[in-house]
Amino acid sequence: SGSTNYGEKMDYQITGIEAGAGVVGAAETAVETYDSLAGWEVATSSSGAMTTALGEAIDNEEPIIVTGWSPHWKFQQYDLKYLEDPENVFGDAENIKTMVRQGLEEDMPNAYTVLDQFQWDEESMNSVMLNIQDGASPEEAAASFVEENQDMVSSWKEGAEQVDGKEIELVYVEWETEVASTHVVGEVLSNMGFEVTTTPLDNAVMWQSIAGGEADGMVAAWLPLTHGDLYEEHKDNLVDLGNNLEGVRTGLVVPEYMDVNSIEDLTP
Ligand code: PBE
Repeated sequence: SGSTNYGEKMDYQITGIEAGAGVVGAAETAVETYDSLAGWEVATSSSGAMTTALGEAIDNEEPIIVTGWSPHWKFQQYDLKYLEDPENVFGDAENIKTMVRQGLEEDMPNAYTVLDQFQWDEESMNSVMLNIQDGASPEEAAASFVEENQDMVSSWKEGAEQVDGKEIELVYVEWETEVASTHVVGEVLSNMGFEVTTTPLDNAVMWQSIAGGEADGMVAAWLPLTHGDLYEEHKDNLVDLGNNLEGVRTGLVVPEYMDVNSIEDLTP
């Protein structure tokens, strides 16, 4: 790997996503932690801009390092690898958790029951994300998923009853994983008779809105590491409903064709 000065070719930039994303914070910590990343920068943009840049680099067989996470369709579409992280800056496997506002259980017990029981797996989430990637709207993809997975959906609804037009607001960030999960839960609640609003927000604002009681729930908490700071800040003012998806991860991701396997293989 010493033969290729990737840093120079990439202007010493890691292609990041939204400034508020946990994985961007972790990438900034990596830059501070690893001597091999001295002088590098994490360029922030959006998840969409990151995947566009990744696709263009791969079309041209150019080097690129992105702040990545899985599940994500980029791993189905391209041959990619996570760079080893011997200092464990990006942590181990994580879980995605559901958080709701205080008082939701009393105010909307049927929605609370569904949010509490909502739990799926990587394969299911991938199927919704791929459908959206192939051109379906999030609403359409969620509706097909719910239609085709009635047994799973029934297990989420166990003990919950139909309601008559109660309003509920779910908040999320426009990451592919969260677009998928939020719209699936929204579809289930809407089929139960709720008037569901799904509101995309900045990550920090999403957490604040649940803790402050302005919004009702979210299924987008990556813990313990990625959103660890936000959880610490708000945990006394929200209700933690546990995991909805287990075994997710984040890290620095590169195309397979790059001759580098560890963050330590990069050069300042
Ligand atoms: N992500 C996807 C988010 C959490 C979900 C990894 C881009 C983040 O970094 O905060």
